[in-house]
Amino acid sequence: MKNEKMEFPKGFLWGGATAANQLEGGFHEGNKGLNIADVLPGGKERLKLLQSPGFNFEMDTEKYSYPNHEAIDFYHRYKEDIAFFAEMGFKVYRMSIAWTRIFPNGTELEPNEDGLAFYDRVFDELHKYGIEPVVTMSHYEMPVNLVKEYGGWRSREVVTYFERYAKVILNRYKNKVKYWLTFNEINSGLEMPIMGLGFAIQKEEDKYQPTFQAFHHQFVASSLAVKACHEIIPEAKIGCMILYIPTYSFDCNPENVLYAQQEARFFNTFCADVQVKGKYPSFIQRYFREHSIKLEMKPGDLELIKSYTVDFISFSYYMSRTEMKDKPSGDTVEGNILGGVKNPFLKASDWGWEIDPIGLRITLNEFYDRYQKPLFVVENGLGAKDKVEEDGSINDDYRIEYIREHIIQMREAIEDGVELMGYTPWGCIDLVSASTGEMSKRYGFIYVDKNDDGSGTLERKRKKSFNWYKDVIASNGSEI
Ligand code: BGP
Repeated sequence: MKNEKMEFPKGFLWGGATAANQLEGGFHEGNKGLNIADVLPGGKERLKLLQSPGFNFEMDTEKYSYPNHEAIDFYHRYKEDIAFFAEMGFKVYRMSIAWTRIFPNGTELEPNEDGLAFYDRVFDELHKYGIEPVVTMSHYEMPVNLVKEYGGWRSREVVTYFERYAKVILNRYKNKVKYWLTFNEINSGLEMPIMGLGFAIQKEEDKYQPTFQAFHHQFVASSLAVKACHEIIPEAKIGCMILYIPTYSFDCNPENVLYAQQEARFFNTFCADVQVKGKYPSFIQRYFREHSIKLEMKPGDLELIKSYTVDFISFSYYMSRTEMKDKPSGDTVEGNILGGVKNPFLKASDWGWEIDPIGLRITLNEFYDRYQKPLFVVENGLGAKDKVEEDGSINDDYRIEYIREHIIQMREAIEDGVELMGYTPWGCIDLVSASTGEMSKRYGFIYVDKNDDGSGTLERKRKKSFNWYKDVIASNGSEI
């Protein structure tokens, strides 16, 4: 349906989002080293392992399968995939560079030319169609070598290795990439430190001193990347990337309202405050005191963080969360990333993520009120099981409805005064799920014939949502 009022501001960046480890495959090709995603098994085991202590970052191919090794083979099929993105009319394509293609062990003095050349080819292919890449420097993977030798981001030395990596890619691609993001969903390390911070929680205390020390190192690394980006590519923009989950109080009991507010502040804004405002927020000092956290800093760290804040804020939005202080047992939401209690007004996805388009408008307003910086929705979407009909069609009306409702709320937020740069729905082509390692949790406009057991032809097919999204982009939001 046509709705003139839905037209988005001129230059709005429509596109789609992916991450290297979830789509490239070719995990051993081009001299690539092993990264964290390469040692994460698939299936039911993954989530369990991500949350349980003792994860040891080794591969056991007798026992498990490793879905990210082949993923959807973008490494060899990028031309075909980018042609699909172009057909949909993408203005931008969010992707990540695999650190281990550039520095296989993280510690080399010289980068790996094969890896650098691969991304040159990808960027050139995108530019052939006028698509601007939006590049995440680190999306849920770091060299396994850095995990084993240094304990991931707990070690200060990793900052130096990351800075080297960031400078190499900024220099190499300075004429090809003008939008950069530092760490994907940086705050997710509060919940799943394996993927974001590169270490497994072994005991309760690890959630405190080591976790926040690792965050400090990432904040320093992020500021160094911002500094390098501004020096090497003055016209480029570099942003942070936050996993944002607006949090509602279950009722108007002030105890619950306070609890919800404090949970939200901790999860959603702790990292963003540091990266956007350039300083540790006052509320975190109390948390540090109460958990005996004393950050080790080098002289100059706080000045660096203060001086090199991000140009814009990008974030992922999938769900809201409803909280109460004393949760009745049996009434928690299993699927939602952060749990909480069931919200009686919302439906959930097949994986239990509560679907809440209005929550996106709330998020955009909360973010903009707090920071007054341009925002970019770089992930959003519905993970669902798709069915291929006998005639080969895939009628994903549920996905169209989900994305349509979220676009409507983004448009409302723009009307509210929010400065919104663009929208890149997650997994614009089906890929390996980060939390479950499954292929059957699909987000794409493009179907990939691959199953959870690794079988399938890898053939790509347009889903019904493909043409729908194409019309949305072509009409700049008014044909929705
Ligand atoms: C975000 C990640 C992505 C992605 C997405 C969907 O947290 O940045 O990497 O995968 O969520 O999550 P999942 O794949 O677990 O459904």
